[in-house]
Amino acid sequence: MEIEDEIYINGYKHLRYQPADEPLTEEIVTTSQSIYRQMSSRRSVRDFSDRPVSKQVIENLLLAAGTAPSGANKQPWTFCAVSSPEIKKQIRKAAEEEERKAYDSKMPPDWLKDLAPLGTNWEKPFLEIAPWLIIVFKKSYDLDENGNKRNNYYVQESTGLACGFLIQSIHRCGLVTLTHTPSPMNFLSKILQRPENEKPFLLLPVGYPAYITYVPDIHRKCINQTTVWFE
Ligand code: IYR
Repeated sequence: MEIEDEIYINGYKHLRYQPADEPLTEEIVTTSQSIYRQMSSRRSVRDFSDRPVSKQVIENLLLAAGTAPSGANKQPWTFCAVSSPEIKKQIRKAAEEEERKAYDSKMPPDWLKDLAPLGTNWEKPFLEIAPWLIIVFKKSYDLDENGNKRNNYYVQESTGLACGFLIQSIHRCGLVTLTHTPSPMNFLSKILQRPENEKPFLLLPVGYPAYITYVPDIHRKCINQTTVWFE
């Protein structure tokens, strides 16, 4: 039987999916172990070096992020990559204003208690020191060529997946990041002049870690706290 390289389903072209190399069963065990080992060394780092990172690297990381699956392949995200010191300064100033209010009066005591082991506070020097800030916007709809609204689907999930891909890509190339979520973060739309259909989702500073920095001694749950098996 001849295997077609492409077929049509409901009139739409489908290409044959062929994985690069069929892995051996034993290989998958060792590969999955090394992926886990590599991924588990990722930490959110809050102190950055000001050592530059090239635009080419950031572009590759964003290309990698954009390979995430998304609802109906709408790719409902915009990545704003900022290295301009003036814009970083504006972002830091506005974020710290919001964070100061949040830490001083908005976050309830339980929340502050949960954050205590992380050692965070309203000050966010990394917003100026890290060579790049990537601000991820989610798009609840797109505009077609006639200016009509076209809905996107699972926007939260899709954008979250793209951020996960981005975080892993940053880690895999030896750089660090953290997920910064100033609240509210409308100021990012203003500073970056984003259109009405884009809402800020996550801010990720990207760069090398500071030469000396510390991360909290916190641990990931073990597998039986997170997984239920049905065999
Ligand atoms: N957005 C604040 C507070 C904060 C909230 C959570 I949940 C964290 O895991 C860490 C921080 C900040 O960025 O400091």
